[in-house]
Amino acid sequence: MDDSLIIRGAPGSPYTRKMLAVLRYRHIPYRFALPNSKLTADLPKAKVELLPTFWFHGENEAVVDSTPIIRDLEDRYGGRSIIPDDPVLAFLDYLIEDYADEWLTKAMFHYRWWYAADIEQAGLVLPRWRELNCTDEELKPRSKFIRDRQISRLYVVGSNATTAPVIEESYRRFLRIFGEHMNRASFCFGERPAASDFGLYGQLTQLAMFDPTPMAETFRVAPRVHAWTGIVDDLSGLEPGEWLSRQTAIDTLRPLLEEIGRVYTPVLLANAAAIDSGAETFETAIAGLPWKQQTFPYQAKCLQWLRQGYVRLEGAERAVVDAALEGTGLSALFAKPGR
Ligand SMILES: N[C@@H](CCC(=O)N[C@@H](CS)C(=O)NCC(=O)O)C(=O)O
Repeated sequence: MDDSLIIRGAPGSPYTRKMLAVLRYRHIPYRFALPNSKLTADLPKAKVELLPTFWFHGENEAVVDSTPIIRDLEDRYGGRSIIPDDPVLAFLDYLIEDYADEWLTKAMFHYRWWYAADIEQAGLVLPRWRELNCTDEELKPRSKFIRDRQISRLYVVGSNATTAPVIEESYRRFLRIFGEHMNRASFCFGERPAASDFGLYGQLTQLAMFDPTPMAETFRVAPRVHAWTGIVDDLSGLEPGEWLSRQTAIDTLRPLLEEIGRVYTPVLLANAAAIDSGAETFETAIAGLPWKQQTFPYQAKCLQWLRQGYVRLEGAERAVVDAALEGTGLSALFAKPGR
């Protein structure tokens, strides 16, 4: 009997791609099921039905949410770990993974459902990833359904006429910074991939490899990021090298941490404050430009989890993290109230 885990997802889902790449790199056996696959038809459903969904052999439960699943996989399967040994670097890795999953995904969703060429292409291909054999006639209403539904959800990630320039500028800055990073290391934390790399990769499978507008930007600004994404897809043959030393990682990642502090901090803080006060929308400024969006309860949880990770650090490690974050705009996420 096949006791490999089952993962259900689709090629157009960045979090599915993230997790498939993790499984391949970590040599974890899996069976992959598309959303309409018979393999998962009779399995229990998750409370919130998201892609990807996981079922572990012999456990009668569906699990979602890639970030905790990555940590669970570390406990279940030994070797080829993607969490740096040094708690300081593991914390920074978590922070970058969260930025990829929660901020970079704004760019992914925005470009796909904002520009005509991207909407057109996604409408033609995404339904086929669920039902490859449907005829062109059958496809038409499905394309319309998915386009209408996703465009109507742009507000969820905060994509609108006010925020579009902020999102696009931030994607270009990310491309420059990450392309530059590769002059010093192949992955975020050295010559072996970490959870953050897979988070970035997941979003880039769409931004740098599928949707025409951000893909053209990627080729224009940092073709190396396109090349990197192609490589991270299947790292099953990579012999893991060394993690960067603590100080080298901190110095090397400085521009990326500054970018995360620039864009993600104001949104996380303003979102949490709005949720605390019961407001439905919030406004802030990012790099001098206005930002306005609907509150996003899940991202208030992300902030709580980041803070829990910070509080769990030992005193001496926390001091190193404090010094690393000083002046990046990220310290404000962890400042004690009233400071
Ligand atoms: N935090 C989750 C996010 C997963 C997620 O949002 N998946 C999207 C597809 S990429 C989804 O299933 N959205 C609901 C839908 O499209 O109906 C994770 O890391 O796995």
